[in-house]
Amino acid sequence: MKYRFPDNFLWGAAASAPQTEGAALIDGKSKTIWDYWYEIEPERFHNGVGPKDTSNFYFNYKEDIKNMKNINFNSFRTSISWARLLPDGINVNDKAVEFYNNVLDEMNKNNIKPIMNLFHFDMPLIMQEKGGWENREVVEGFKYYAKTAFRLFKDKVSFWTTFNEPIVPVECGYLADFHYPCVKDMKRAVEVAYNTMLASSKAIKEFKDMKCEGKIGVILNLTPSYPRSNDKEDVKAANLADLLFNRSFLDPSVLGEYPKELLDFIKENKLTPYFEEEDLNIIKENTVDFLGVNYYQPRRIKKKESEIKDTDILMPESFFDYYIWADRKMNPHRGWEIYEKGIYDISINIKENYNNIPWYVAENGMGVENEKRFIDDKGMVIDDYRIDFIKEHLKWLHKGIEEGSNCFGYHLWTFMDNWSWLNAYKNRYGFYRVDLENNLNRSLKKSGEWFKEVSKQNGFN
Ligand code: BGP
Repeated sequence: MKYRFPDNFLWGAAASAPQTEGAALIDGKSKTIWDYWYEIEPERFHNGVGPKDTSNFYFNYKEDIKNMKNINFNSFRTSISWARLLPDGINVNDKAVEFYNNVLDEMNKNNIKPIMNLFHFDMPLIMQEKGGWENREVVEGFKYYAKTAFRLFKDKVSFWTTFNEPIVPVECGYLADFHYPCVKDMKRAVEVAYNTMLASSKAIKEFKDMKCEGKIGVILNLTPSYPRSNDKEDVKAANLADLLFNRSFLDPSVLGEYPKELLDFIKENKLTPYFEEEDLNIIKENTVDFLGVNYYQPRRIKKKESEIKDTDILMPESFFDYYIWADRKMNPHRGWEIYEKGIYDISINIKENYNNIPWYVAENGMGVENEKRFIDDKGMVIDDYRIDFIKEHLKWLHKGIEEGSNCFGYHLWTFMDNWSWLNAYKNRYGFYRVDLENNLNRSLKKSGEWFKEVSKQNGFN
């Protein structure tokens, strides 16, 4: 076989509690910032579809896991909902325990390895009311939640992750107005980022102190930053974007330390967050066992050319500009560049600069609008574009592995079409279609059929 992957390679997909479970306001679950935001500003969500129902995994998990098995998944990642497990932040919700136990048992019974994540953008409202990640009390709350989850489910889960894309709530919630609380303030964003990092390390410390078997990691969306040219200023600008968006979590998570250049930048711009000496020891001593990498798109960076006005709020983009690469290929639905080689560059970066730590592709995928138009007469979405997308990424990943990068799996975003935050059900990503007009019926797409073989053969030609 031309592209054969290492033995025991993980094949599967990723999802998250808030995007799939539904049942958002029943069985004891308290509100997250998403439930609340939808209540006060429903018009911001595509077609006015909110987080209440999503794809109903809460009720449909048995059929869904059967569908996973049907296309030969050997692994699946989702998250636990903090607001479901600990509705008031302290007391365990028995209904949640029952649900997650059922899901985990069902997966294990079907030989689908669960990878359980603890936080996927879904801050419980009661924690946000305390100030969210700006408040160190919430960091302690998260530590308690992590400990509770490990205690309850550690016998059923051997791969844990603390956060999915921790930079996203920073960017979207404190810089760009895409997530609640819609703040635009770089100083506060840095505080949020720092406390999130600390929360991740503290959760890892709990995991180790409890002597849990299994491994713990973090999932980061690494967006390689490519400079427009070799010009010193372009390179410097791309390096800064890399420090802010990638290395701000990558270095402390894997190496236990923030890059000096990042600390200098933060200091120079008077953005230093509140910290205690002991924090740095906790970060140093509690690095991850493995890394999940979400890869969708690169960043194309050039030196700052547009003018900054005195009235402009300080933003990462105050220090560099984006540019359009002449050869770029786009996914027009999501507005993201498709650059398959990025996954190879990431694999080599991890190998060379991050101790060749074990890692896996935790998300990669293509969101496409109006897939209904590709349904054939047997009712199947013929998504050849998705097959090509996955294949081209896998080829580059394979090359990285052949050159020694320690990658142990590939997960698509996502298993079945699901609710995508403000975009709701606009762009579809799944191996299975979810029919919103017909009872949320699931039907296999062509890409799912293709993946079934890839997983079975552990590769493709
Ligand atoms: C990642 C998130 C997912 C998912 C995916 C697709 O950033 O971890 O939650 O939603 O992106 O992006 P979107 O839903 O914005 O199209």
